[in-house]
Amino acid sequence: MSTGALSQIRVSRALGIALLAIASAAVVTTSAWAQKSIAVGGYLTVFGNPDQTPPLWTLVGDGFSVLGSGGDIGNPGGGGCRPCVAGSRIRMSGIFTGVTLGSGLAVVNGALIRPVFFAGQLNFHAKAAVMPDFDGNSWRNVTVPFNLGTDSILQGYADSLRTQLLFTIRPLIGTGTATLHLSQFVSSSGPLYEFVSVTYSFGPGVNLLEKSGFEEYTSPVLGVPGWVSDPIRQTPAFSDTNQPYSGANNGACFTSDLLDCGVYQEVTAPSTGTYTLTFYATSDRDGGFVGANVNDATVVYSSVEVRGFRNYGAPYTMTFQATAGDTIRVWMYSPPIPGYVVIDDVSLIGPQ
Ligand SMILES: [Ca+2]
Repeated sequence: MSTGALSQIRVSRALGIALLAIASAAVVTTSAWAQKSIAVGGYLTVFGNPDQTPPLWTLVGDGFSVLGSGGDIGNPGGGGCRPCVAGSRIRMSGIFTGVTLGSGLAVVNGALIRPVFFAGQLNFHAKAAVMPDFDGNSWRNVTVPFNLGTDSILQGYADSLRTQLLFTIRPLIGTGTATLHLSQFVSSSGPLYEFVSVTYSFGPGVNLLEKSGFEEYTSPVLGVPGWVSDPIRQTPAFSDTNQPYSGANNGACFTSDLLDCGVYQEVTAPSTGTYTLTFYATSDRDGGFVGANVNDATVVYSSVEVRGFRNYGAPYTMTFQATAGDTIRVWMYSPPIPGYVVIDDVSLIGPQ
């Protein structure tokens, strides 16, 4: 089993809530400290006056609220529209950086700690939004996708002076939608929008796999973080440029002899629940399979239909259960028969 870089994908909905100031029953294990973590649930709403110096904001999440103020750098997405009229482009990226991001509570190794004082840097990246036409209502929402930058980091301290470090989460990543809430009113110069708040909702749909479309490899290379040629097979798998489903690359097994072949990728289940696995795959002979193991036991698989060269057709989608901390191995197998099995755009989506 290959651990290493793949084992660094640890966390969870728990950290989704941790980020948002950690209420509810969020459990963060010691092994998550200083690990790459993925927020897959929860939300963060930012109210406040983005123009105030120093900035003052309120972060409100699932069942908790925290205050951040004074000396920290912070700017919610959607805060910089002046004058904010229909057709204006508005920056939707947000950033919160500092040593006093607020305080809340956390469950650390099973023990409730209250308060935890947060510090760090949260970078919400989103494309600019265009203000819609005035519709006569008193409020308006504008929603765009966001991703949390890989330079995002969250630290928790036991004391307000931030001397007793409890944990470091780095990088903290996630995707979702940013919804900008605006008030609309008619001024003497015409209709205007005004910032009220922005909500970052961490969504489903984070692909837990690395290099899922093989685009980051230079053929024929594979390797972690990402895909591994299964060493117990008779001929190696490789990254390939002959049969991409999308982009320029795909993953492949090929033999002109009687050699089997396999490729896999392992991740640590970030939370407990139902996972959805999707492969695009095709082959020129029977005997190929795609599937998943949990802790070395096969839990789901599908035979790859003989659809022929680059004729991927409908994806193979499977669901299975896993528990937080389980090792999930996503794999493709090619039989010891002359021919190929190719795959591309593989996704593993965690519990909603
Ligand atoms: Ca590809």
